[in-house]
Amino acid sequence: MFIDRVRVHAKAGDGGNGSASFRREKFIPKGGPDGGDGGDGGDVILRADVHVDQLANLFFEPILKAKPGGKGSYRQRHGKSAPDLVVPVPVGTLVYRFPTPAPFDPYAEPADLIEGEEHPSDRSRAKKGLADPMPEDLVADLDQVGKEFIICHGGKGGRGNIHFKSSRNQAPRRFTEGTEGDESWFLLEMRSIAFAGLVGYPNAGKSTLLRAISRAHPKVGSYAFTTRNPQVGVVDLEDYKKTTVADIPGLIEGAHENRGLGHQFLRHVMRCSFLLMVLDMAGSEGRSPLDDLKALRNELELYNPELAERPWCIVANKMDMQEAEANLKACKKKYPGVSILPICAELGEGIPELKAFLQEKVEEEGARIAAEKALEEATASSNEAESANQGASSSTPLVY
Ligand SMILES: Nc1nc2c(ncn2[C@@H]2O[C@H](COP(=O)(O)OP(=O)(O)OP(=O)(O)O)[C@@H](O)[C@H]2O)c(=O)[nH]1
Ligand SMILES: [Mg+2]
Repeated sequence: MFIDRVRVHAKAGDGGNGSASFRREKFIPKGGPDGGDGGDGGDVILRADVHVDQLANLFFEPILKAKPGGKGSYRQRHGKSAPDLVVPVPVGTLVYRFPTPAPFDPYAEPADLIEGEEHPSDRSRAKKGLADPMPEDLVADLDQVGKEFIICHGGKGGRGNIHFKSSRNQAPRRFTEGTEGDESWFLLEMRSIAFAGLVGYPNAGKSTLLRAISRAHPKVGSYAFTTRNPQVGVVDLEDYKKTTVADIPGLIEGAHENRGLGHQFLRHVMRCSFLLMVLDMAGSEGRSPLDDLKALRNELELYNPELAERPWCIVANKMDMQEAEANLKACKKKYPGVSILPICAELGEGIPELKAFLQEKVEEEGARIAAEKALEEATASSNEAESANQGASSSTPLVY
């Protein structure tokens, strides 16, 4: 079972209470207070880990609970601070915090959720998994390996009675309790991170293409919806460079109404800088590739207009078949400004050209990012210089 969206409940450890105790030793009457402090509770931390590729472990164990801190004790002994609970999640996980208190029961059957209608996402959850979270609830984006985010902070330990000793009260019984650890509901959503995304109808040959260009081995079948989970492959380019390409389940017209597998998988190409629209140029299933492309572009637009504006190209697959040539011509005529790459994924024809094209795009993107960074740094340093200048000008009268 592939899980890319889960709801979890996290509870950090409570702080341990301080202790109220008194020194008792032979020949030392009235030894005074000696109660130690409580230990801190553990935090709940999410960490982006390359070895985790989906959220299934959290689906089966959706409660993340860190241990509480130990209590303080006599002879000024402090309670033990609890270890943090570190939960590995896939790189590219988005963390949303539900407004508290969460008005739903995570263990309720989908049917119960429909009846209850306690949360706006419940109906669609019952239908196709959890609904889209609210963008304003986003609290973290674990998009880099090793990145961590503390979703719940542990409580602080209380203070023992030794801290409350004073000249007027030499035997205080007062101590403080540890504070409670944070507790909250979160929705975790995984989005694959790849440079390019393969978007196309079922059976267009997306998985065959990913096999041809990378060492990934997605399943290939002559039936629709062979691919049911997104998969990312690493593509070796010239000069020992690499890039990544994501294969996602096929999309059909009406996917936004949940036809086929729906279009929820499109979120996995949201982070792709480039889209490869894979078409069955031979129309081997009796469809027209041009109509397919129009429907696909429309679905992208409906899913997220931002996605429809991403740079894209057409990968004309199945060029080994007879009807493909005529369709390719028509396609070139209809989309004169779009790059069209004719390939035969099965036989590996046109693959070197496709890789060269990808390399070009990767380099363009690299140059774009570098230029953006340089511009940012330049504006930051000019701002700094400006504020320094301002400082200098304001201090000038003082100097003279
Ligand atoms: N003739 C021909 N057949 C191909 C070519 N590429 C793929 N196929 C066939 O098309 C069928 C579908 O291929 P897949 O790679 O599974 O297609 P997909 O787009 O990943 O399909 P879904 O996972 O269902 O969305 C398979 O039977 C492949 O053998 C090609 O270049 N030429
Ligand atoms: Mg496939």
